[in-house]
Amino acid sequence: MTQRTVLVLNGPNLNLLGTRQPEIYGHDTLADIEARLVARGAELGLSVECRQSNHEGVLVDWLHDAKLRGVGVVLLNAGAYTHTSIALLDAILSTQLKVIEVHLSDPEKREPFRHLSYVGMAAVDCVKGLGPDSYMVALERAAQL
Ligand code: CA2
Repeated sequence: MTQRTVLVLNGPNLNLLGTRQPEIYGHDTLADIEARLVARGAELGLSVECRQSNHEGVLVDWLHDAKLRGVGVVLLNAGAYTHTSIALLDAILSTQLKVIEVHLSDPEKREPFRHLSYVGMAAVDCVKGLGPDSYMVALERAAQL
């Protein structure tokens, strides 16, 4: 795949979207969000590929693989790894991928331990606090990169 591919990576627990804490994360499932991204991507001429893992190293491997395949932009909601993972920061820095950080909630308006973002230290952009629409806005921005 090529520069016109957008890879959407979701990290730990985001497979549970739509089942708990809707007041924070909304009612949509991850499958709902992914379907909308794929459909909007088609309208924008982008091939949208979506993956989710609860495992830090798997997310690192997918970033490496994205670089090898020439993926243009990655939308990354690393979940709690956002705030802990130097490995993900290093993966973004070492691949030089264009990564847009995405969050359903606004971590900076939540507990202090969510205020630090390692992903944000290497991402080219960040969309947060819009619920599932955060992903849609990020996709629109990806199309402009
Ligand atoms: O707001 C976001 O998108 C977060 O990345 C979500 C993470 C959280 O650790 C980040 O600080 C902000 C947590 C994802 C948990 O997903 C759930 C899904 C369903 C029910 C409960 C949690």
